[in-house]
Amino acid sequence: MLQYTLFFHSGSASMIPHWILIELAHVHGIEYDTEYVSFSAKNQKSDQYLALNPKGVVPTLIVHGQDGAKETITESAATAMLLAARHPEAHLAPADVQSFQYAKYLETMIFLASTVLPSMRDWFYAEKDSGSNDSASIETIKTMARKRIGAAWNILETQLEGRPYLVENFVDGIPQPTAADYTFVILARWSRNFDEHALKWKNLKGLVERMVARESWARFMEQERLSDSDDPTWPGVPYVFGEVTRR
Ligand SMILES: N[C@@H](CCC(=O)N[C@@H](CS)C(=O)NCC(=O)O)C(=O)O
Repeated sequence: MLQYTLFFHSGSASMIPHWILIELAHVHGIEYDTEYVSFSAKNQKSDQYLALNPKGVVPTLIVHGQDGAKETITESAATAMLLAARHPEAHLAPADVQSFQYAKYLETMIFLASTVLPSMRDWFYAEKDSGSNDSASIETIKTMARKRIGAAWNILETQLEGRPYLVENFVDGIPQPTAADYTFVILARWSRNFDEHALKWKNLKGLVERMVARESWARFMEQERLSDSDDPTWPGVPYVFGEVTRR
């Protein structure tokens, strides 16, 4: 039975729930489908899409319930946490919500969502969101965004010291990644053209390497039609595709 529909655009914030859905489908058999939102056709601002998500951005996740009931969820970090909560068998969050580990998981997700994600938006959308074409002002916005991201990488580098994943999450004595690690890797990938490229931080690089070694990463790149061949430092095999028609 169809459980989710994800409205996504390649390479964007919808990567966060998309990768998690692929992991859940592959390892745990959940069923989902996707709808591509073309930015070049401005589909994210169409009346039809705005009726679904008045923010006019991706991701939008539809949760299908019984008897045709549906709920619409937006905000990439919220969709990641929702999927983790709805599929405890995947151990994408510490099981005990009363534990210190769960508290750390909440803190890490909120830090990524409230500090790193908006700074990424500021960098990528400095011109569009400010409406300014003054290059000095744009540069100031972008510099501030990159400095915030670099400061966040310092925090996460320390958090990772001596452990494989951002949050302690043992299952039968084996550490497991949480939704925070999936979210982080997408943010790290977006930093690849910055001076503050996350791979320059030793522990962050180790985390990225562990996460992209998951089988779901290759499937995810395939589904997003993305290639990392523009970044030779990114670990793993560069994915090179033929003509990309879905835009
Ligand atoms: N806070 C939102 C931000 C989403 C967001 O800004 N998405 C961008 C892509 S990364 C988007 O849809 N941009 C299209 C636009 O702004 O027109 C989230 O994390 O889901």
